[in-house]
Amino acid sequence: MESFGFRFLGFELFQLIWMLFPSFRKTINTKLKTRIPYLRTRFMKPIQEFFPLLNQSRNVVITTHQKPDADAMGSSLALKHLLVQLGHSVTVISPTNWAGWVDWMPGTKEVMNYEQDKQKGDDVLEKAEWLFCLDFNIFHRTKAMTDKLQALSCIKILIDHHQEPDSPSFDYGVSDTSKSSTCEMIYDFIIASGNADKINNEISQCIYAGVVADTGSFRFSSTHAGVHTLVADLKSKGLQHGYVHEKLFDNFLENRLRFTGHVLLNRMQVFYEYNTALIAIPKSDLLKYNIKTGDTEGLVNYPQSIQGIKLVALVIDRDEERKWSFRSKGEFDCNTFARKYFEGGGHYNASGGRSSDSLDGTVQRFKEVIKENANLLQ
Ligand SMILES: [Mn+2]
Repeated sequence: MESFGFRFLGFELFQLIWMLFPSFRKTINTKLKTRIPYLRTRFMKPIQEFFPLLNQSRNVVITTHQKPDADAMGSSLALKHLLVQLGHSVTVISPTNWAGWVDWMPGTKEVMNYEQDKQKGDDVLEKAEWLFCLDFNIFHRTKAMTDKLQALSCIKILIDHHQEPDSPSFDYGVSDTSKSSTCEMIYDFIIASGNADKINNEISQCIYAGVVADTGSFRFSSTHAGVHTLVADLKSKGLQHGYVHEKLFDNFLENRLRFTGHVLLNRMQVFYEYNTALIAIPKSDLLKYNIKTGDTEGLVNYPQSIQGIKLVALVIDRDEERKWSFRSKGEFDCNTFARKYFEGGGHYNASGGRSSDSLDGTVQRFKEVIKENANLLQ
């Protein structure tokens, strides 16, 4: 009798906690969904099922990964320009600041920087009925916003092309690693939801910028035929592609070019026995050349022009951690490499990672692991 009463009380307590604490409910739900593959595929509904909801006017927040690049910012703004035309109130919130060379994109001025004004960001997030998460696969890519986003109970929609998305955390979504860019996926979203007529110059410029950036100007293997069809469509709608190229590639200050010269001359090592090139940048270089957010973008691509190079690694000594970028050609899986050795991940031929070790320490580790991977690098 006594033990029955105890169990009964235990059950009631559990029920009470379940009802009172949505975050507890969410944790249990997420755990279940992660463990049981059937539930996992059940819970993120296909994006097509979301389309019918688009004609109800809503408070919408669009967010993306920290330090948004051209694809992250371009996809967020392109989607915003669509949703505004459909009658929604839309705010784009970036977890952090972004590179100055992204500022030209139509709508960037209204983007909120969460790091700069957390309170304002939280207020907007709390009113959100829909949360779109673009160009990232898991909430911790939003840095300081992570806990807040996880705790929100609004409808969450994922649109992304990175590997192994945290699908249980989203209500609707599309995750497709065969897509060149999130911008391409926003184009697909616009067409598939029957809104082709809404593609204006602002949307075209944003989408084109992200596609160009994420395909390395149409050279990566992710540039499937559909990418060129998309561009042809944007061109037929009046896109001035030269303008976007100029804004993306001819829009820097002198110090950045001098820094690039310095880095290629003094900070690059080539290990021909492993077909690998490494660039390691100490903090003193960033200070000396007054390097800002985004100024190191694209640096990792230079050593790929050396004959025979299969893997390029770039590591930068940032305040809080050492940030790695990896690029590969052909059959070397950068995603697995970054996951296994440098707490990161990404795509097959392009990924990122981190280390809390010193710059020298993490470089030493890199030299050891390329030896381990010697066979794969031949
Ligand atoms: Mn992307």
